[in-house]
Amino acid sequence: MSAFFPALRDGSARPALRFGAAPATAGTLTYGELARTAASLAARIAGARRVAVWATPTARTAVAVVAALLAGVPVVPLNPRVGERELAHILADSEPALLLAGAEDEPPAALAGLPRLDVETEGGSIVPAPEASVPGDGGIDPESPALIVYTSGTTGPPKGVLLSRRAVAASLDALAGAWAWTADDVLVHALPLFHVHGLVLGVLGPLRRGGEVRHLGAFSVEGVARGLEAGGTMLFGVPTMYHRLADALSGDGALVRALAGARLLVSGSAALPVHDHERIAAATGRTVVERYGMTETLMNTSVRPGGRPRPGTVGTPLPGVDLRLVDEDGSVLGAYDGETVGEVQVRGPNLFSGYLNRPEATAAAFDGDWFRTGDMAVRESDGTVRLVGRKATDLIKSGGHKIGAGEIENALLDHPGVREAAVTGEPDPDLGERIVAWVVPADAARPPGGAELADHVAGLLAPHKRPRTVRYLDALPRNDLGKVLKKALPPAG
Ligand code: MLC
Ligand code: AMP
Repeated sequence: MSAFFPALRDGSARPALRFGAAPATAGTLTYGELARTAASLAARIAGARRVAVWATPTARTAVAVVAALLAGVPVVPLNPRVGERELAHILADSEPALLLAGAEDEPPAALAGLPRLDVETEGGSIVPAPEASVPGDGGIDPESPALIVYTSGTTGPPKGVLLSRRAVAASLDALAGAWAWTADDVLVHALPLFHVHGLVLGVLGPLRRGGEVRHLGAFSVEGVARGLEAGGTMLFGVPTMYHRLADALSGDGALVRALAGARLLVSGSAALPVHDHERIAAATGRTVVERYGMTETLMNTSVRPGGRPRPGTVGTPLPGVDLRLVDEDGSVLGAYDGETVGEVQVRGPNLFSGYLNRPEATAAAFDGDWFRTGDMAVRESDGTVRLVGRKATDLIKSGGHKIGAGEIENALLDHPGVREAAVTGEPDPDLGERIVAWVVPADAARPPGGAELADHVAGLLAPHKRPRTVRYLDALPRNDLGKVLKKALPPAG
């Protein structure tokens, strides 16, 4: 395999990374500076079995991940807001040898036992290494893991998804072909850097092309407008972000001009409602391009630029990706009629290599070399894929984060004020789905408050996994075997 980041080799003065809301900020590095800094860190971590990266939305995270890729050391990105139980699970499961963080970061006590290497910073700015040559990474086995990204399932704690260098490179190169993505592109985004959307597409993508990443630090409508107006050519976001942009469009001329001026507006990680598509198209004349992916598969399909958006339509398979629909009994469906629903299965060089330490889960996820996505879809006569739902009702997509109902139920049951708990997702105009907790209190006279339960879940798991609504019941509806009947929960309102 040739170099993962060809642009690092020429060490040019072209900008590579800009982090933060202000135009000239602490987190700006040219390709030359990134090359020296990452090469010097790569030399220090070479030979480590795995490194954990405290994945703050800063240039430090990008430098740490690039260094690990140059050294051939797999990275476990950690959500800097991770709760104690989730962190303990990830550390025990992935056994990193080292923690890479910024000198200013204060990771929780659970990480104190891990040797720590700081990405050199001064007052928040990265100090570029004076000299270091980029190691040749062409000889590193393309099948070796580049990243181990934790993702929720319907039950149990999150699983570590092993993403090889081959899978990451193949998916990024397929997107480059579909979107005509080049070194001239400046990508603006504000995605978290512990999921594949923000880290793989949003950081490794531009760096592999030799273009620029402009990360806003945190999402804001004004930040997106500023980032695009200052030369951004592409915007990546989850539907919640596009919903908030659509809400702000009327009366915000600067935002309209900024979105209209971008070459490509891309949405993914969850469905973008047609209403938001329409509001953005009406105000800016631009259509948002949807692409469909998954942590395990990276990117599978995309609408091609200029394609007409239809709700749930995620375009056609990317180059190299085979996609089929399969019915309940495992038969492959040949229909392109916009009606016949089947589970999406995919195969191709973009697929993950398995779940860390979970051979049974890995085996169950595949049918031969086809990966079962759990997403349900139909195919239109022109080959476009329209997602219509998910097989598992116990998976919730909120703000673009995938969250398993089971992990939240277990966390709720650990609260002394909770006797029984069930978790569901309900439609939410901003988040797509909102996490709803149904709770039978231990003491009906003194039920724990909603904010208290939200804090409890945020502290154990992560803030984005907290219930946004708590409803109290005297008992959960159950069948004769004692299984909770979520469909029998009272309707909202
Ligand atoms: C709130 N906060 C709490 C809290 N309540 N912290 C601790 N305890 C509590 N009880 C804090 C949060 O940490 C955060 O801090 C702030 O309050 C708001 O948090 P939030 O409610 O989660 O933010 P929200 O408004 O919901 O954020 C919307 C969002 C975010 C869109 C910005 O959900 C987001 O970044 N989503 C992206 C998800 C993503 O990248 N998915 C890709 C998965 S990969 P602060 O300081 O931040 O304000 C994938 C594959 C593919 O799906 O196809 O891409
Ligand atoms: P994750 O496991 O967090 O990587 O989330 C992957 C899931 O996000 C997929 O299985 C889909 O259900 C969903 N998803 C990703 N992109 C889209 C999209 N464009 N439209 C609808 N759902 C999407």
